[in-house]
Amino acid sequence: MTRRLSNATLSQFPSTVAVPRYDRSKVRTGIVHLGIGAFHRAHQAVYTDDVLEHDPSWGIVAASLRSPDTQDALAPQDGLYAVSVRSDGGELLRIVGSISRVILAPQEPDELMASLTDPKTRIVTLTVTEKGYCHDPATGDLDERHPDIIHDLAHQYRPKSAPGLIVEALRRRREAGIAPFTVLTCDNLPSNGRTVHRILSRYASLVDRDLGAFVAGEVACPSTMVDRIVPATTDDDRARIAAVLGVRDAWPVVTEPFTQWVIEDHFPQGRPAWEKAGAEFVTDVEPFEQMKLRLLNGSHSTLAYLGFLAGYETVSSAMGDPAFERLLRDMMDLEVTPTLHMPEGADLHSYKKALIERFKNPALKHRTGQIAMDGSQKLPQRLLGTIRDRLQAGGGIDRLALGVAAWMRYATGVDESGRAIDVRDPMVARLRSLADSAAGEPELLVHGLFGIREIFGDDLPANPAFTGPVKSALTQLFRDGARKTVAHYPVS
Ligand code: CS2
Repeated sequence: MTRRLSNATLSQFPSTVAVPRYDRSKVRTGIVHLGIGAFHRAHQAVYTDDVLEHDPSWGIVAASLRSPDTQDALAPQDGLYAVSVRSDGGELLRIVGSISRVILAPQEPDELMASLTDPKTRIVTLTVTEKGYCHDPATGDLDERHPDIIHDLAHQYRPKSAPGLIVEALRRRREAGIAPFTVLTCDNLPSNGRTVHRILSRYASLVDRDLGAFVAGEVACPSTMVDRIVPATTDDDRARIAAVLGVRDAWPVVTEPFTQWVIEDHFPQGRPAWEKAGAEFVTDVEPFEQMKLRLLNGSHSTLAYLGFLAGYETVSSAMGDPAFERLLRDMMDLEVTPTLHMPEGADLHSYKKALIERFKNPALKHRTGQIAMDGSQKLPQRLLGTIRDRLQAGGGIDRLALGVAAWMRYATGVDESGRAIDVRDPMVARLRSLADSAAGEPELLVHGLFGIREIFGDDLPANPAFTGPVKSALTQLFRDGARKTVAHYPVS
């Protein structure tokens, strides 16, 4: 099939395929998005697609900060792509039209800067993943020794990092008398708005003290909780979707029926009426954010490392093992829930029940190896914050410690059959060298990894109530393997 999805093919789809109900030629850009991955296209771009018929001034120009793939795929498609919502009950397809253009930042820096400094751009959204903020995951502060930050401070007008791009655009807007845009991070960081505000303010102050004060005082960075499971698209997905559409879509996204977006309502330059598409606007996002990071992402990472080691390729196959399901339920109920402080009316019981069902969705092939990526950036907010709160309250952490130990076992780069693991992590070289010096000795490995203070801070490695359970879980993983460990966990 050679015909490609594009504006010209929009009127030809079967009635079961939803298409934009607004006139795309009338849409203007109000949002610039940095980091156009599958998650953005299955989440914020869909909410925005839903509101464009009420207000066409919120179209999206999206930028890839590194890879040309998305631009290559979407440019010939006029920015259009299919979202496939999959569950046991089948598949629902819709075509999303909210992205009008994709910019490849390294090759089109002037185009990107022009979009960022356009007075009509009132919001800059981001999904650049945890590592894209160039920060220290343990403290949430800007990592001033990060190579991209060093580069950007030396080439202030040609930045490549997300903080560098945003601050340079804010500087130019300020100089031209254009109000700053609102920065809306949609990544899984703790207190994400506040964290980004701190990172941007610090970076700006290194450029110029005055600019630092301006960013700190004038730039709004509302916090958000974003949630939708979006596995990487496969060739099978592409073939199946093309067969229904009757045209080829090189870049569809596949996701689950569930979607949630909770946003702090602080947009000095206005915002789309995303509530019309189901987003929830609240004054304090943090309880929701913590609930999601600790219950969903904490379980996800635990499941990813243990599942991968046990030979389960996908989340749903790991969840098919009753011992894994029990471990997760107990972790959520006994060790995570007591650390959460939800507002009145929030129903944690239903949330957790739904989570288990979402993880079991057999139609989603969510690879454990995909979630395992970038563990050094994810562990602090997914497991270690929960552990700190538990220790402070004198509670047990056996299952959370098993999650941490599973990451350590995975980070050695060798699986249980002696095969190499493709560990993808910005700290991979350091992890590998610590694993090499430990030579399979759990005690040495734990000791070496605890020395990474960007992950563990100074407090946890000094606390035997933390180090003890992690050491014993890791010893068990090395001795018995993941499947057996989970089946009999915790031993006492
Ligand atoms: C996952 C998340 O890849 C990962 O680390 O835990 O992407 C997860 O699927 C989303 O946060 C769900 O909202």
